[in-house]
Amino acid sequence: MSSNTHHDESFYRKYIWSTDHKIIGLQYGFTALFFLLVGFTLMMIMRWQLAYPESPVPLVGSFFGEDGILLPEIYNSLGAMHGTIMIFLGIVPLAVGAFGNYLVPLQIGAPDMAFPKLNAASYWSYFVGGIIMMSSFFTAEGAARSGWTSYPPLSVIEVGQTLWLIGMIFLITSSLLGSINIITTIVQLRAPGMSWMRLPFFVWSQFVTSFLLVLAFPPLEAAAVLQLMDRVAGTSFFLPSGLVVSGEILNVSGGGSPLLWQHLFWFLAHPEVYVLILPAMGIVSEVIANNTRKPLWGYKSLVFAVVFLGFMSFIVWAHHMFITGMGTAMSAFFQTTTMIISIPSVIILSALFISLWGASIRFNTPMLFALAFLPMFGIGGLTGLPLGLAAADIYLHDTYYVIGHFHYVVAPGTIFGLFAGIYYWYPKMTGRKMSEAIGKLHFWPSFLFMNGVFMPMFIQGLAGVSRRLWDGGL
Ligand SMILES: [Cu+2]
Repeated sequence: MSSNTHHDESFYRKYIWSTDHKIIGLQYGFTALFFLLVGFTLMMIMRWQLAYPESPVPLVGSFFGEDGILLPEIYNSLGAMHGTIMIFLGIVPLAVGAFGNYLVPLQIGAPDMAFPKLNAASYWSYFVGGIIMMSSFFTAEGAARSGWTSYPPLSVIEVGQTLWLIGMIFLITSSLLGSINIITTIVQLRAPGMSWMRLPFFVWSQFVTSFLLVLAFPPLEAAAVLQLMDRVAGTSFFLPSGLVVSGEILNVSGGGSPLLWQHLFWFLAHPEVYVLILPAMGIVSEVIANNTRKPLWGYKSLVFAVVFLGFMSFIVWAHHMFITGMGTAMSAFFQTTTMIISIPSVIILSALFISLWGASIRFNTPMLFALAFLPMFGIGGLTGLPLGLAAADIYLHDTYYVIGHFHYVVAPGTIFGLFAGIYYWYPKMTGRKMSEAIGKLHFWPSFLFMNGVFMPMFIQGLAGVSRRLWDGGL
């Protein structure tokens, strides 16, 4: 055996089948950035279609048929997969898989994660889930086209959803393994003297995020298996009796409840919003503390707010379902809890703003992204309040107003927070600095155009433009 082969083996063991938390963090990071690019590309195609309906899509048009014109069903696929990829394959793996894995052990003084092999299993489960999701584009049926929410009965009847469900099962498994690992690491492996109230706020954000994942994902994993059974095994967990499609009665056993899926889906998907935003808040708090050159203002209130927010995020989910006819008692409950959950968010945002007071601030690239995060998340949060009120939501539901609202939270909100983290920790990871000039060239146009894209959506939505329409409803 040559020494060359031996060298190759050690490379694979070190960088591919690694159990080292830093390497796995980087694996998560690079894979997630790749998927962010994929999700972004899908969005560009959709935006082209909305701007120039029924004209050929440039560059990638040949992928959609002879004349390069996007068909409505392909538009539906792009929409469903844009959401799925951005959330489950892009932001969560970057926020939790990459930053959590790389930084939590370092910040609490642990030698590695508590379960290194589980950590590798988590990454590879994510990787396989990603491959399955991507491969669905190349099947005869095409990729999922029932929205990232996968509502039945459409999602059971429509083609392309089977691989989506199988992919989701892998992605959920990955998140469960990863979050158990982060929780155990923080509970068990803190260095002596690293008491709970000395944990960096970033670690608290990862801790609460992991609890959200580990408690909210199992119901959706079960629901995904049930929906898969509805598709492939003839069950009717989510299909009612007497369903008529295109004038014909659907031949299913029936007796199931489409609304049950919505409850199980949003029981995950509302906490999921905080899975996206809390790690970003944690990162932003680090960047702000460092670049204001003083400790965060109100550490205790930050910690209590994030824990309270974690609890509350489990009892607001049905604010996504006000127009399902669930009744005024339920609506009143969920709109009340939704108003209450805005309080800890405001506390966190206020503490971070007040931390800037009287500081001698360095306006470097990570700090610019972190500073932009604050008002962008603020706009995203505040525009959510009318949606959380049952009466206002009747008008705004499923309009572009909703799209504007949650993109402010996740795009110039969370993704700016993640960019801040990449710029901030890159020198610590590599020993090199990134270019400040290019960094600012990255920041300022991003800041400008993010608002240029999403601000008009509030106006469009208030004017009644409905989401998920191939030609914008013209
Ligand atoms: Cu919600």
